[in-house]
Amino acid sequence: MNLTEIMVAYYNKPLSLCSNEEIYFALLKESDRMAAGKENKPAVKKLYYISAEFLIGKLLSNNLINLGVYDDVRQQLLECGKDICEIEEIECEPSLGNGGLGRLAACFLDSVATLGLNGDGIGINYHFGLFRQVFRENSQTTVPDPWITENSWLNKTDVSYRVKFRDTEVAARMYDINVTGYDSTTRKLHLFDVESVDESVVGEGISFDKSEIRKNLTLFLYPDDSDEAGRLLRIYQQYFMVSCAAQLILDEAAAKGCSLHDLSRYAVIQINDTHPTMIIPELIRLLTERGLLMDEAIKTVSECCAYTNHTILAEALEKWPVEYLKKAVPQLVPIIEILDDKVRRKYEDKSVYIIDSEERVHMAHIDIHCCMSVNGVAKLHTDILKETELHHFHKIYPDKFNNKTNGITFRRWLMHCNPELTAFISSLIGDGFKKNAQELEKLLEYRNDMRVLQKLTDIKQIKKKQLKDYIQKKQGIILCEDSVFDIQIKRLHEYKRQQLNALYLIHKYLEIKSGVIPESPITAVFGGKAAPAYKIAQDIIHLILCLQQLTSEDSHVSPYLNIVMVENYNVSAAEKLIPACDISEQISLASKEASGTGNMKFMLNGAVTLGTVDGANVEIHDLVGDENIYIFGDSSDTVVKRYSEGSYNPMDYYEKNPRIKRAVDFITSNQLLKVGNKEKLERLSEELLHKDWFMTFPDFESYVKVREKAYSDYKNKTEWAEKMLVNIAMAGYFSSDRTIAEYNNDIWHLS
Ligand code: 26V
Repeated sequence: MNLTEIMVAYYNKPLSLCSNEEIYFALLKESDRMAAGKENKPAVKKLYYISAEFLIGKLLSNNLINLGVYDDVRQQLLECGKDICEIEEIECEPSLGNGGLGRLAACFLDSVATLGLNGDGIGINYHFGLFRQVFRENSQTTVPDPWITENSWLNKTDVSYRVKFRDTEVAARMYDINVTGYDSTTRKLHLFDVESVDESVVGEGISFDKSEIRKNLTLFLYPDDSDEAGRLLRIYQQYFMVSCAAQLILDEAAAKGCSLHDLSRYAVIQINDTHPTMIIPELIRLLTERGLLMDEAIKTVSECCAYTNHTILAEALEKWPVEYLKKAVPQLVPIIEILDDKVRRKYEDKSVYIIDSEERVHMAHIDIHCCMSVNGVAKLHTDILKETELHHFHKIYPDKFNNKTNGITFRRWLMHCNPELTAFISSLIGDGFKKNAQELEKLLEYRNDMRVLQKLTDIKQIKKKQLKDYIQKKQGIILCEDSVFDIQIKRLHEYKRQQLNALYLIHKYLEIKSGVIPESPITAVFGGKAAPAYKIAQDIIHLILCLQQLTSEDSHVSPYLNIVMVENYNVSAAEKLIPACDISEQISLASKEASGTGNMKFMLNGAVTLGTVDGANVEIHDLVGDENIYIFGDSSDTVVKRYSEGSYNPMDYYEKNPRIKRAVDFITSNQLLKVGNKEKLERLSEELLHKDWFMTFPDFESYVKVREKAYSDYKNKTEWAEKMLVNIAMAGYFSSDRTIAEYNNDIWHLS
């Protein structure tokens, strides 16, 4: 790319006189043109990765890296006094996902393109995505987060479909985002939008008029579904997505000569959680409409579809009342009833029925009966599915179940977010790891090399300084870069247990107040959004922000303990936070976090995990060994047993353990009430004392003990750097290239 020529062509002036906005726009257009030139030849069989979420993050640097021109562009800009980081700032981040599930889909597309596989993503073109989080009076408030401008990566296509609902019909339009593979081919993310969408129905904050689907269907990601109108809207969104997907899949297959009976030779459909499950009855409906017999249609669709489960949390498993489906998409109801009827004729066990006794459709049950593959996302998660949650299904279909441990793309989560570390690794072991992540293990040769260990420490220090500058600029808070950076960034949820971290920090605060000073100063960082209707999650944010205020205003405490919650945590913030981290908090209640992927990103950037025996932490532990991870807490077996016995009473722990009592009492103490809201803090304290559904108290003591051990070990810089090195070296397994290769070998079979 010759930037001088490009700027003259676009603006008829030299690069040095162009504004950052102008440079951004020209780079976007040029790199998109380059990407479009790398589309691979169509093969017969194609993967359709359907997902309600694709948390793609900003794309400029990512695409420049994947197209192999990043260093050159950065250098040319530098020579004209321009900083590529400032140009990146211009780009809006599309928040088309909640968290791990959506980010996983984005990493997977990167790997599909990188491996040159014939596959595209299909999703929804949400205009505002997830809300933007703004802190006011130590609480979360929500505002819309628009991202579609002249400067976005969306390309309008001429593909359009009609989608019929019970009482209305909408026109759909396909928009494409080019997905660049690293040193490889370009694939597409197809995002469908409603032509009649109307942003003016958005009112105060993220509220909007829910009455007219034609206007609101693609405005927001998972709008608040605490009322019926919200839940119905989710059904409309899901059906809209899969109806478009089904039409596209059948059109593309037909264009390649498919006779419909042989659809599975042309298409394989990966269903990302249950949100796209209606693709199954929809395809069956379309195939029967086009002449297939019902049984043939069911068989054909079952040969094409594969389902990924991402959670065992009961409240997250979708169950739609038949009544709602009749209101929105009555055409699917007879098909779902036929599928349910077939199950009932074959099996007596009611737990595998599709429609339950309360007339609710269990979406995951449709998937398991009608897909050729069912996978979990980490070894422990898949084992729990097989042995506990989906045990009855596993008995029926033992061969369908398989594990695909999640992965992350190293292009974004190493090369882009940590160029300093990337360059250093290259200088030691060459560039091979960029395409073959397992080569990172070559770093192990250097585990006793003092120069290498020192350099790793220096790089971490650089990243901590960069994070300090970023947070100071964004939030006016000044971190101490000579402290241990202990970071928990993820969606706010009780099962992820940000409240356990907060209880530790209260304990630490009280210790400092009583004169027990930490051996090294601590910076505890949080980031994450809470669903607007999820009261306790909001209350946990409130507690953390109150603690932030309290510690920062207390000059006896702030030299030793800093607490900061980053506002509007998103992919771009993660890219700044992860490389700067020393200790990665992965403290979900054992059995509840299906995998986690943040844990992998931290490890790759040399953070040491402080975690429970949950999700992919188990596999991280196996890879790095006891010396290079801090594991605490009850096992998933203990937890599952405790739930089944119904024996847990948080009060027992509160009354017997003075440290727990002191920390919990502090939540409603006068000191905290001075900066906080009584109702919120009392509600949180009551929840912990009388429910604590995610069992923070039983793990509290071992958490404190192991966290203290980590802080104490951190003081020995050489030993700590060796832990960093081992974590980086062993992270290769978590490349999404490995995960996608496994999906392809075991499920998709693309050539
Ligand atoms: C959804 C909901 C919906 C409403 C109520 C509360 C709730 C709680 C959890 C969820 C999770 C839905 C599925 C999901 O996002 N799973 C995440 O998938 C990641 C990628 O596989 C995985 O790393 C995370 O562990 C898993 O939580």
